[in-house]
Parts: sequence; structure tokens; C-alpha cells
Amino acid sequence: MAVARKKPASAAAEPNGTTEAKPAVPDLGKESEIKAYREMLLIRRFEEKAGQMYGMGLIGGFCHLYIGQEAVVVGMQMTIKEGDQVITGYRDHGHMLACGMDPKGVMAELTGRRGGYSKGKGGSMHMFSVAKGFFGGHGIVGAQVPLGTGLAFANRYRKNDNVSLTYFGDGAANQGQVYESFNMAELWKLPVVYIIENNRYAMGTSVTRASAQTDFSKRGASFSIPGEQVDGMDVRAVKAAGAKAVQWCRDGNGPYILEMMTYRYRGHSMSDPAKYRTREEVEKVRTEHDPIEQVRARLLASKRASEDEIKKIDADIRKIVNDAAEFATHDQEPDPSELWTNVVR
Ligand SMILES: Cc1ncc(C[n+]2csc(CCOP(=O)(O)OP(=O)(O)O)c2C)c(N)n1
Ligand SMILES: [Mg+2]
Repeated sequence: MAVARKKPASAAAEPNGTTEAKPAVPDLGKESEIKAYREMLLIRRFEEKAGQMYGMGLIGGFCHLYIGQEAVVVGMQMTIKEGDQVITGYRDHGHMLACGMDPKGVMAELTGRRGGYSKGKGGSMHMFSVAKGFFGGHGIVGAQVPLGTGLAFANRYRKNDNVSLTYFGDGAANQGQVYESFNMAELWKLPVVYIIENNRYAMGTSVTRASAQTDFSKRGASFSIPGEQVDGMDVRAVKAAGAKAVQWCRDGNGPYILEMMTYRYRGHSMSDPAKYRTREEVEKVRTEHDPIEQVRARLLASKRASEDEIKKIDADIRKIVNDAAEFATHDQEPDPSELWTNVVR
């Protein structure tokens, strides 16, 4: 069957930063819209705090912030259920928080403390919580794609109806292992949604400099995997497209590709001054497409939330993040004897 015919009706997309018309997107409803606002704000404030703590020397090693991309993971998380799996690369704090991992445990891992998810021995890129369905946190670009496909294989093997959400970047999408995974996933009809977070850059290299085919939703075409582009700055569009893709997988139709058109506001990692793009480019996305501001403005305009209710949510989130930072600053470092535990020999 042709790819175009296989695919469910498109939620369509607004490529990040371009002027293409916005398609109508379904309303989230009051409760979900407030929940999305809270969850995106938690990620934003957590990441801002992590950035500050990095600057103060409290966090060492690599630290890749997700600021700007919050609608992708929050919208997708609204489409899955208990037992489904999430796996991603190193830009992973947002995915952990969206999965319901404890901000204290995540922040304490960033500061290398014993209360961290990997007992302070993993750091930013190496945290897991099987209980929350989060399978990492992977520093090797693209490595999570075969692993996420393997999670989907396990679902098929165990005959459950769970789905693997496998996230990766536009840069990772040029890796060979991605296409080996696509082939097996379609061949064996594995329940995996490949979510390509196209934030327009891979380190300092723009998509147009690095990719012969910049429409990543088409990357599964030669394997007959359907795909679509989604406005990844609009949590409603993400949820609508995500829900269809997840159902497609749950129904046994095989994999699905969602290209999320998004943007990262910060540099690749804390050590990147981002000289490969202009301030104006970043400012334009921030002012015209910010995923959190869009929801806040809608909540107020529709009177689903008052200024006071919004302020209360903001204060709640600040407290959660401050408590996490406090814990991560004062918790003890791992005992030196921990050097010899959790090591596979
Ligand atoms: C196999 C491998 N090659 C190179 C690197 C160095 N590296 C780290 S991140 C990155 C860019 C990846 O960009 P993208 O997939 O777009 O993800 P983003 O950082 O934008 O989220 C590169 C080349 C690596 N970690 N692993
Ligand atoms: Mg990228």
C-alpha cells in the first residue's frame, strides 16, 4: 500500500519559523490546557534553574537544555498510558519531568548527589526510571533509536498493546542505525512512534547545511513508514498528531514518524555561545511562537484561568523547582565506596 494512502488524515504542520498558514487544531479543553501549562512551565523553570546552577559551578559535565521545545514532550505525554515507554538522547530533562520523575531526584543527579536518580554517578545524560517508563538519557547520538525499537519489539513479543515513543534530533536522523531500525520496525510492524525533534540545528550545524532531504517526515518513505510534520510549538497540534500516531501503533499497524518543528532557545549545551545564528532569529521564535506563552494567552483570553490563577500556578512551580535546587545543593555526594557498585564486570 502506498505511503500516502496508509497514513491517517494529517494534523499538518507549521514549519518552525516559516510563514506557512496555521491549520485549525483541536481544542484541549480547560483541564488539559491548564495541565499542559503547568507541565511546560515546570520544564522551563527547572531548566532555567539548572542553567543558573551550572553557572555557579554546582553542575559539572555536559548539560543540554530543552528550553523552547517543551510542547513536544508535554503534548506527546498526553497521548500515552501506563506501560508505554519513552526514550531519548541527552537533551532529556524535559522528558524525565514529563514522565513524572521527581524534580528533586533529577536535579540531584545533575549536581552529582546521592539522592539523584543514578545515585549521583550518571549526571545529566544518564538517568532512567523504569517505574515511570523512562528508559534514558543517551549520550551517543542516535543510539536510542535501535533501543527504542527494541522496546517496541519487546511489546510485540509480550503481546501487550504498549507503544514506544522514541525521540531523536534532526542531526541524529542522518545516522545509519536509524534506517536499520526503520527497516526492522516496519518489517515486523513494531509499535514505535519515531519523534524527530527538528530544532533546526545539530550542535552548530543548521539542518540545511547537513541534510540532503530536510523534510524529515519523509525519511521513512522507502520503508513505507507513514510520517507527518507537526507544529511542535503548539501543544494542541502535538497532542492531536501524537494521539493518531500512538493509536496507529497500538492497533498493530507498525511504526509512525512525527517530525516536530521546534526550536531550542539556548545553545547546544552550556558551553555553546551559539554564534552560528542571529539574536533576531531566536527572538522572533520566542516572541511569535513560544509554546508556553501561547497557552497562557489562550487561557486568559478564553477566561479559562484568571491572572490570579496563573500567578498561583507560577508560584507553585517556582516552589517545586526551588525545593529541588535546595535538595540538590545540600544532599551529600556519593560515598567513595559507590565507585565499585552498579558496575558490570
Ligand atoms: C555518535 C555521535 N556522534 C557525534 C556526537 C557529538 N554530538 C553530540 S550532540 C550532536 C548533535 C546532534 O544534534 P540533533 O540530533 O539535532 O539533536 P539536538 O542536540 O538538536 O537536540 C553531536 C554531533 C555524539 N555524541 N555521538
Ligand atoms: Mg537538532
